[in-house]
Amino acid sequence: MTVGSSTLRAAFARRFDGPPDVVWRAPGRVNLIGEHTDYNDGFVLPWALPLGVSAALRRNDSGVLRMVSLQHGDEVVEAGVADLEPGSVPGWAGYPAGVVWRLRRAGLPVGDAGFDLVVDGDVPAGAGLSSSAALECVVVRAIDDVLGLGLTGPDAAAHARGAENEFVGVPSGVMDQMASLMCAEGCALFLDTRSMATRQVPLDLDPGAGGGLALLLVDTNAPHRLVDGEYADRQRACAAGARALGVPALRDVPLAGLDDALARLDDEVVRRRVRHVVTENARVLDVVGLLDAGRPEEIGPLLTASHASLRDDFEVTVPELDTAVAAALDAGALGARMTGGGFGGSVVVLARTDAAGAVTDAIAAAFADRGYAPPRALPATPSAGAHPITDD
Ligand code: GAF
Repeated sequence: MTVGSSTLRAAFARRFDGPPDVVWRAPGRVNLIGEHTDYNDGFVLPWALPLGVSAALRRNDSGVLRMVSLQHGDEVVEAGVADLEPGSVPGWAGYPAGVVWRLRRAGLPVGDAGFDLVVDGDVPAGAGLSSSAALECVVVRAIDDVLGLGLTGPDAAAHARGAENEFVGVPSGVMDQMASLMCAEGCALFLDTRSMATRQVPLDLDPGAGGGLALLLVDTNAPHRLVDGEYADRQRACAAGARALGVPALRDVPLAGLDDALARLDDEVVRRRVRHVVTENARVLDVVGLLDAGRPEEIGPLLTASHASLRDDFEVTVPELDTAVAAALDAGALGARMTGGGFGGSVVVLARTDAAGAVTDAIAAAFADRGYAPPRALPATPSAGAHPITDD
């Protein structure tokens, strides 16, 4: 688990001789449903994990960023604030540096302040759980706090996303940053990525009689494959589909008009990408409706349908993800799907509480049979979005 605030403060004092001005924490996320919809102006439904990134930050007024990650040893990465430009800071430090670059470029009064920063995290990298968004978001909030910028959640998310897309050069939508910043304990965040309207949807999984439900999170430990190029390729295909259909974004294709829309598309691959996004948006709305109606046990088939669509139409799954989902369903899960960008990463499973152990055992057994690296169950309690921490 992540070190507490006092340990992080002590680490900061050791490296930078004195206390930080602030300590913040921002979580990683798991997406219940709404995958590859956020760059199509669509709907998403993530919740925040108990795993996250903590940051101790102090303004140093030297015009220099001095950055330490407790996951990367004792090295202090330094970068001049005025010299920052996309690609200029490699590795993990590119994310915090990118945030400073983005805030300055947006004309916010960051000036050449400079910051000392120590970060520590426990979101596994490469598990599709937004470790990078947690890092960007914790730094945005810490700087916002120190400088009194008063950023709204959507503004903070836009800067965090901008750091990732424009400075580090990794394409993404805005779901992960909004989840890390805006989620509330016990809830999933229903986000309309066009209007940026949000609503907290309680994940009330204990219906009482008949036993409770559990949402399980399992990291497949599958290595990410070709993820950058493939993600950008999906974005391009979706943009091409919207252009061919004469709509601003695939969000504007209604489910009722899907067959007509598909008939107007010549490209078979684009047709399948469009079908995924349009049906996925509808599934998000259906899941939200069922959760609102207090019928969480009925969302299972929608989760499983989402996985099938991501596997067959969007083609972002890998054998480990498909194996985990199939094994979970065979063991009695009510629904299961990959979560996040795909090409590796994690699955989310809805199961009756009394079947949860059998489900995780079945996934582990299926992986052992196929010679895959062992999967890892992760804690997934719906947790709070970014917040300051004052002590342990
Ligand atoms: C990644 C991206 F960062 C998100 O914006 C989103 O597109 C997701 O893949 C797929 O839903 O996590």
